[in-house]
Amino acid sequence: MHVIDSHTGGMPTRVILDGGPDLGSGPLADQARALATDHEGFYKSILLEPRGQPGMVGALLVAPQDPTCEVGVIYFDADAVLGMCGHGTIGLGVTLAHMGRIGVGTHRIETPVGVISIDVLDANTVRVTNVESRRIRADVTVDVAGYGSVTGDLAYGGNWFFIVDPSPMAVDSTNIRALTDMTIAVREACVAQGVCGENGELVDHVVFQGTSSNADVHSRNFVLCPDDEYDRSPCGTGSSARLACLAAAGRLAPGEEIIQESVIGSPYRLSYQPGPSGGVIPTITGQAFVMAEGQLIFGAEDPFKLGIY
Ligand code: PYC
Repeated sequence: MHVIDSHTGGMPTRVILDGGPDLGSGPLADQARALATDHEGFYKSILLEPRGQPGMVGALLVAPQDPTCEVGVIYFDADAVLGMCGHGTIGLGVTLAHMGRIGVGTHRIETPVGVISIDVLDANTVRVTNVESRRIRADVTVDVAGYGSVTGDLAYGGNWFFIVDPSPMAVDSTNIRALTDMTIAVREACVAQGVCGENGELVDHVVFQGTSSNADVHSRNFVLCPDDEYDRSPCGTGSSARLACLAAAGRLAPGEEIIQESVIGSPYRLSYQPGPSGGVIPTITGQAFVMAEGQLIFGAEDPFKLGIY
């Protein structure tokens, strides 16, 4: 299985170029469901230790069903198949450019939640134009075991987010353990208390919004992912959901650009245009770097060939 690893602002992506399971030839949403339900062992084995690393997201390349797209992709982390992944898309763009499969310019990519586009600006810089993102509910209060009441917005950015602004604790790398513990508790409270999307979609990510000491930076975030790891990047889909909340609250005008950084300080440039269905069309610009290329080997005698559970 041929893979290329990159990182986007410190957040790793493993692009799987061949050797994936047969997911059929239906819509990508159906193929993503098949990956989640029928091939859990496969996708976890790509990312779990010892073959993978904490936080890593996989990007399985599939044939696009939409003929206007150059590539189809299904993203997953070590715990769940994702609707979309912003840092993974920046990593994918840089990886495809590194391989010579695409060049500087605009390219359409099909994902399970819809068609997105990327602008490859140079060998390491990609601008993603995401699917329409929206705030679903504002100021939702959940009762969080061990922490008390926490209020946030429920928003969609290609995945489902509960966004707490301002963060109840400093969004600082020295606080990563405490931030992880509290955001896991918030996610559990959302699920237990029925805070979910219009069709019952579970909150899969929790965001705490903080401030930066850098005056040029609008905000700094901590993002909990489904695998209980934090996003080392500012999370492309989380930033999209955040833009939808800022727009709905009248706190950011269309076209106005802000810089948001992650809890470890890696930046994205963010802006939006109004979407056709009342949400926003986000653009996210970030940098990725290719780190490694190789073949994954699943030895028959390897007791940990499926990863450490
Ligand atoms: O960048 O959208 C993102 C993302 C989702 C999960 C990890 N990163």
